[in-house]
Amino acid sequence: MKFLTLALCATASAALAASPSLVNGDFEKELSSWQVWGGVVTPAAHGGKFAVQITNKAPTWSGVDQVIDIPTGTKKVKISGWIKGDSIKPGKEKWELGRIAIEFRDAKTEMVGGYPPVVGELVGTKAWTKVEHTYDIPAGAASIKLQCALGNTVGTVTCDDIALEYSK
Ligand SMILES: [Ca+2]
Repeated sequence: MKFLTLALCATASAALAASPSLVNGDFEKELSSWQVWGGVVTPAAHGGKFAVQITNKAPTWSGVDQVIDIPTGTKKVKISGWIKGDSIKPGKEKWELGRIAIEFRDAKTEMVGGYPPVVGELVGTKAWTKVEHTYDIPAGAASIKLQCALGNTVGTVTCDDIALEYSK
């Protein structure tokens, strides 16, 4: 039943999505299906009409995220997306910048496998840049929490066309 629901959602959402399990990765339905903790829709998109934009005037963690169930038997996942920066200052820690990142979580929503490498990150002012990373799914992982965020620093990051593709 779960898989049927996911498949129906994907059919209804977007033909552009590379995977049936990430919904509205291109932000063409604005912030629908994303949990928002600091981000707005912008027409300054990479593709289509909309993207998500996150601006901090003082250092804090701001962004959007989405939790995606991992189909049973999946071994790898490729996450890709487009990211753009405007006046992003490097934070105190090396992970404090503009980023598309993921965590793996178990059935109890605890993180498993430690912090994986980011999908992509940037500082300063940069034009739209494609980022991509393929992950081995750690043992016990049941879901992926995927975020576009501005990590405890100032500036503006914009994300668009985020896609997720599983392989066995
Ligand atoms: Ca878009």
